Amino acid sequence: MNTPEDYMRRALALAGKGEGRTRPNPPVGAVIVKYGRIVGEGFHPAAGSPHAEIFALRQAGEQACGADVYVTLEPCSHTGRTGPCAEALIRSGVKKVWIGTGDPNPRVDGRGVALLRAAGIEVECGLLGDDCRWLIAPFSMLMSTGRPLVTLKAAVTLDGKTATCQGESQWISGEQSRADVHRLRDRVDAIMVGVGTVLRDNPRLTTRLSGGGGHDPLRVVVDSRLRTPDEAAVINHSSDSGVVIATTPQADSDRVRALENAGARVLVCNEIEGQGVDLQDLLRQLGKMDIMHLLLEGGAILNQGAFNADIIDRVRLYVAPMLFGGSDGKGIFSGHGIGQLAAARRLGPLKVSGMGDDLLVEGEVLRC
Ligand code: AOF
Ligand code: ZN
Repeated sequence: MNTPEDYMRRALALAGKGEGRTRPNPPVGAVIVKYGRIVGEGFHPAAGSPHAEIFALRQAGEQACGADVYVTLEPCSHTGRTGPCAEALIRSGVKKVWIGTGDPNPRVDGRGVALLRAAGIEVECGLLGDDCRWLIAPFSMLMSTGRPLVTLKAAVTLDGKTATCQGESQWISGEQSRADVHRLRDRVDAIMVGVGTVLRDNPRLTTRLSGGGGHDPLRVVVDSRLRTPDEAAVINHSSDSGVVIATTPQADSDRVRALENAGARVLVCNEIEGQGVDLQDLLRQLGKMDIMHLLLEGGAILNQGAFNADIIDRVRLYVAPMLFGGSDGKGIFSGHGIGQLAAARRLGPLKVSGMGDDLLVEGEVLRC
């Protein structure tokens, strides 16, 4: 390990340990290097806890003096729940700070870099910038728009189907992909499905990691008529996270009470005539609950609603080496799609990797 990229990669890996646990703060990692050796490391574990740099500085102690620091996010310059990291770095006498990406928080936004430079510390920005921006994109989204970043996840055949014409879908993706979905759930703040999925599959929507541990995201069911049964697994399965049922002002008040008694939180959202819950309003309400990253796990009707509302920010597909043939199988979306190619939603460069026998394809929806 000895290039700046290697150290920043290590800082990214450390930051990843906080993913899904830091809301409304970003996950951040920091590494302190002296004479080619890592002398301090840290990550931000949760809002209210010290920032990544502080853990790394504590570990480095006096060795921080004259050292290089690699931090995935611009060190903060403000006093929030904790004190300014830029000042802590200056006090410790570090020589140079490598920064992955700037902090979009308007209370920081370049001031951290300016403080370091004013103190005579060399600063280099943008090392593995794309990866660092990708990591904090949910935080940036919440900061700039007040709503969470939405990742649509689905398992599809090579001919793009999510279920056969008879509705069979278990299992399209392989074991490794299914295990990866649990690692993904562990790293997001909330997971959302439509009531159709609850009625059909009765999912728990919890995180089950092969080695145990992990955390459950907040579980959200979109259910404009409150058809979720009181005994649904999503409500009754013990979990360290809550359940939100998003509905409309039309919902039956007896059902609201019954679901609340069963342990769910019922969130009344605006209604879009003929379409049920206004998803943009729901996202605003989830944003107020500090949800930064929302994983959309279907089904096709909710996915299409999200497509129509233009709230899908990322797509993560597990593509299985399987063909269903025909045109009557189920797809990711339902109903009518776009008519003209010019109206297609475009994604940035796809990240493609192997996942057992499947392909994992991930991309970011472009917005102008
Ligand atoms: C850093 N290092 O590890 C993190 C930063 O309320 P506070 O004091 O925790 O401040 C939260 C803000 O600090 C957050 O909105 C973001 O701008 C920044 N997060 N900064 O230097 C860290 N997590
Ligand atoms: Zn800080």
